Amino acid sequence: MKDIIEAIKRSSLKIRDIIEDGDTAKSDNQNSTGDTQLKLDIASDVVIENEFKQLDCIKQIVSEEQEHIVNINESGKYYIAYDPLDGSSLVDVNLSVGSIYGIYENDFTGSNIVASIYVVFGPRVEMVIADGETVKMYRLQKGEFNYIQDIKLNQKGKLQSPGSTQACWYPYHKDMIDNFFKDGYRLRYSGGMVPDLHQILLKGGGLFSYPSTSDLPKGKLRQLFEVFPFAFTYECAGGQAIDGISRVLEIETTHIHDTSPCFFGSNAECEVVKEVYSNNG
Ligand code: AHM
Ligand code: MG
Repeated sequence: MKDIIEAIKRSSLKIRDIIEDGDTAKSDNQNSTGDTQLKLDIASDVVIENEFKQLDCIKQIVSEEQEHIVNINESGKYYIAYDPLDGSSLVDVNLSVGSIYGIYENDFTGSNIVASIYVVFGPRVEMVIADGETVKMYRLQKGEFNYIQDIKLNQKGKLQSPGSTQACWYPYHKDMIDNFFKDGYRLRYSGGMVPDLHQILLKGGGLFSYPSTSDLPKGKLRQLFEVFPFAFTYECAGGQAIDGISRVLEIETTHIHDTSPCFFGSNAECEVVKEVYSNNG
């Protein structure tokens, strides 16, 4: 695992340079989900693949930006699914973006995730590692990632990040979101799940939602690259990650690019979601 973390640190330094200097234009390609890839997405993906290809401990990798799984070393132990530059269209307007890595054993299944790492590229570069027991944050300072703090969620927070197209929300979902606001929750939504989820983690709690909607019944966020890694982080931090009713990490993935509705939060908010969705889903 140490080798993987070091490879992610090296990749992050290069991706930071790509963000600062790279071309934010669209490429001519689409990824598996049908999104037009930016040149930044492709360049970041190449950096990570080249780093991971050098590690014997990795059996397979799969990127949000690629159609297929890539075999690395037949006798490797780890399977890594990653989103090289989540929220890349936000670079154009100079908002924060991030890389997300889910590290699995045996196969790419939610119940087999053993660690998750994300890197936020904002005014600062921060890396957060969840290893099943703790969630630790490191910050890039003078070329080194230095330990800053452990992250633990409170039982209840004050922020909410309600994602997706509001016109397509189901009425019970809209009522639930409105009720959180009536209870005093404050809106925090940048459109980048890495900084939005990072903010909730660091400010002690709240709720991030990307629900099932009438236009996207299975949500937008991808299980292997986005949902499972953050689910693992939130559970390690003492919170929850659910599809409305059940833990997202119990979902069976049928295709590497499957998506899922998802809610990440501290316990009090997730219990409200479960109650609403059990009565309406
Ligand atoms: P991307 O992987 O194409 O960058 O999309 C993922 C991003 C997430 O970071 C964010 O939470 C979500 O898309 C925002 O979507 P929306 O604008 O529909 O709320
Ligand atoms: Mg993404």
